[in-house]
Amino acid sequence: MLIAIGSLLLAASTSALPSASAAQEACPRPQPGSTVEEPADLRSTNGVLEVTLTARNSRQSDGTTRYCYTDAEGRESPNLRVSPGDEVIIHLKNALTDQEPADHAAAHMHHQSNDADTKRLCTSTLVMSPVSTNLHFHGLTIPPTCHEDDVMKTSLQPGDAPFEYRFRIPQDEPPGLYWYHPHIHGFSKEQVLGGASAALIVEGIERARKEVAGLAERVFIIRDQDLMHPNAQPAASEPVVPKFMVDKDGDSANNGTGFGKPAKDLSINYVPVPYPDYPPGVIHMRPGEKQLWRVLNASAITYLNLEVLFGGSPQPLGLVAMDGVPIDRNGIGGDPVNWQRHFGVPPGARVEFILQGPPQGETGLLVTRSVDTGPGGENDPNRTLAEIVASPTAAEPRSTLQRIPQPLSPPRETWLGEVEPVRVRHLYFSEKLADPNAPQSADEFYLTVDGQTPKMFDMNSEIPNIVAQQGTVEDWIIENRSSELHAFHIHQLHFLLLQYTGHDVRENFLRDTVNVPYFNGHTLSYPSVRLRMDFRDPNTIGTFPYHCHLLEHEDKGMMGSIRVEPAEVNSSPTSQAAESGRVKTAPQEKSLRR
Ligand SMILES: [Cu+2]
Repeated sequence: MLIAIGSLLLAASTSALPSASAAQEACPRPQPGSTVEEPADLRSTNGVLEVTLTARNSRQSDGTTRYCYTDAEGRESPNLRVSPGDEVIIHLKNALTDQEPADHAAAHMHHQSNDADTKRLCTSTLVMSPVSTNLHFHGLTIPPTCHEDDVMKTSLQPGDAPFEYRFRIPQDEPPGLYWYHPHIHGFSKEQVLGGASAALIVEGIERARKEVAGLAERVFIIRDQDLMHPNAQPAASEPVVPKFMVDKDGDSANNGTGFGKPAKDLSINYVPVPYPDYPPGVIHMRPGEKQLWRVLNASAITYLNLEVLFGGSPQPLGLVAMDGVPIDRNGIGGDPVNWQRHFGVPPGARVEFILQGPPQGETGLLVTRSVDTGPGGENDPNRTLAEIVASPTAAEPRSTLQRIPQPLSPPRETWLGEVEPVRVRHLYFSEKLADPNAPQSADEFYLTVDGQTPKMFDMNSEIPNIVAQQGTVEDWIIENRSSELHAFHIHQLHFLLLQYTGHDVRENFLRDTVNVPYFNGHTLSYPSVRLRMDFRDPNTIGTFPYHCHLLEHEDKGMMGSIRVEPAEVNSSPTSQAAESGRVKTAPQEKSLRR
């Protein structure tokens, strides 16, 4: 009897902690319903942030695999906090272990290179396999080169010496929320779905948006993961969903109702919120306190539509930055704080907003509303993420923004919306059965420049799909010819959304990821977005990808590459040589007359 009571007490006192066995393995995770703790902050000192990150994984008894980064002290997926001008040095170690040897058959073998110098890992010697890894710094305008933000040729294998990333945060990098994650073509989804992702914060948002000066700030990372209870029936409180379908990946397909089994579970700062009952994580705040919430959708395949409810009513949320860039940064007009009741957040995107906490005695809810991903998409239903509990004794958040910040000078460059584009390009998302006569054959995913042949992205190709010139601005019209939602993302730069499904949108902020709505089979034209792409920054020079940020689409081919050439390309003899070797075979570009 005593023993039984003892074990009950033990169970009660450790209920919020990972089980003892889990704590000893890589990537421990909190239990559902736990308090939402924030990642550790690693801050730069004297202009330098130097950190060792180890990519780890551990196979769970249910067959899923967790992934994470740990620093030298074992802190899991820490926030990297830097200021413009800082140098960042990351020693990345690959401690991934072989989870499914059979997958190695699918490894992408690259041709051999004789280079054995320190850039060995950035040439094309490389295997890209489930245990290869690298880092992408999503949103930062840093060069797409070896040891900085190259993902096309950088691949680190288990057992390799630590790989050094070393780059400078540009002086004019907008202050806000960025993030880092692996970007191994063909295997990004598994690692990100397992939890390999974390925040990178460029400090000083209060210098750009004085409305947040003095506020406490919170960092919330929403990730997705395989269902903890895949065989459970939906909760009895939900409306009955007429149909249940599974897609080719075994994920629950969109049923169009906003309810039913989701394709993936979600977590908030690694606190899982599993289907079917969605026990919320717990966020503590002081009653009525105003805070800056920085929310990242680090999901591999799940779209979010975030809302905060008090007593069932949606609360005003004051957007101050989108995808790391403060809104109305050039002061061209529009609201300096964009008050909304909900935010659509595609995988990869970030929203930073002012939220006033619930009054004393009331509890709020952070939820995601369902997202209609189209008849070909996954099911992203309505669900709770966290309960917001107001209490006068709530601990103050770790970070508070400066009360009297030195205002940031506005960017020197003209607002993107006022720059004439040098050309218009047309691209489109599409999907096709690998064998058109076999409905059960795999789907192939394409992101194609109009006029080129749709092809799954080939890492080994040295020929970029698009060649652009640094110093210029272009308009890209991106269509969706498939029956599911896609999320367009490009590395190294931000763009301005000009049109959404044919309607002008006058956004006073930039993005690096945007939804492109699905084709329902009935409209006369395909849905599209029109984006103004900014190649003015010299850091965009180089070759880098653009792709769908649903990582299972990216892994299966929905990606293309762009080479941004230096502005003076036509006068330099070396680039003329490159031109004769490459540019002639580059795709045709559409001119403005289209
Ligand atoms: Cu997609």
